[in-house]
Amino acid sequence: FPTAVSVGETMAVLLPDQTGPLEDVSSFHHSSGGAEANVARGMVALGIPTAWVGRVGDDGFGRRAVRDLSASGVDTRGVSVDPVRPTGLYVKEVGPRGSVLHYYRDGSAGSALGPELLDDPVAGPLLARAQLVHLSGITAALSDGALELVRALLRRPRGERLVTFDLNWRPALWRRRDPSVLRPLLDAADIVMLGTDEAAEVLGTGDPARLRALLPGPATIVVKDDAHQATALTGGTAATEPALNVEVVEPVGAGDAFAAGYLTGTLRGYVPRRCLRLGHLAAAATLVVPGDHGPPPPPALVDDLLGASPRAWA
Ligand code: KDG
Repeated sequence: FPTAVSVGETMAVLLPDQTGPLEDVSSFHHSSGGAEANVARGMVALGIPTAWVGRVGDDGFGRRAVRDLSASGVDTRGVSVDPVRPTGLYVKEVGPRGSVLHYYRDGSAGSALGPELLDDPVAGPLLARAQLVHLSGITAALSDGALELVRALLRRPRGERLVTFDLNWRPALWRRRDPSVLRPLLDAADIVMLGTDEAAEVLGTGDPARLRALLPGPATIVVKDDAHQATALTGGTAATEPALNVEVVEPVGAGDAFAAGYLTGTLRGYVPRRCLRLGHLAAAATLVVPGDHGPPPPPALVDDLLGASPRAWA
């Protein structure tokens, strides 16, 4: 059984071969993405046996996404194929002020996820036996059923298994839904990851101390201050680690890579500062490529880089 399971929607990604408005783009590169699937890939790349559980359509985009995940070593046994609904798609538009994601996912196979997944003969046991289940706010926005699934996965005796939750605020997905459902979801998780800007939009503050007061439930809250630093609040202590200063090619996916690094460190029993550093290293590898996931640094190099920090880790 895999150590970790990440649950959510994977999508086909169309990456334009040039920057600028979509109407001027003549060719696209086809790949696959989806935040939770990206986290699964990132964790596998760092050595953690991980499954991705979700639904795809019975179509080429779905087959390609599952094939990409399997080829990266992600356990895809728990993926279900929806006979009717299509695999979701997103198109990236890269402009002077950054990337915009255009979603084509209304009524997608991924949005048909629901709490019955827990009784699925393959996905159910994967979820029940995982040490860590990773979720994100994106899934909560997909449909009523997907929100119920997230709630069901968060409803467990504390300490039974780690449930981790990345806020992943995507305003475009919440236009017809009420984002106030997010706060209790965050509060029910064991490890929460969020950025200061998205936290300010959803919870009214990006300040780590105020977030801690707003979310007393999670054992750990990781607050990412954009490209500057990340802080892990665990119990009454805070550890902060600066981000790595790289030449950013395209930022989408870096948050997922960070999550993969942080969670890998957690499963390995690293102290919070070292978990943060592994998150930053993984994020840096994704920041320097145009797609959702960068080639992971080889494990031996990761160990050397983690050890290369001038800070003394306990
Ligand atoms: O974090 C990367 C994701 O934003 C991208 O893969 C698309 O899952 C996606 C989403 O919902 O934005």
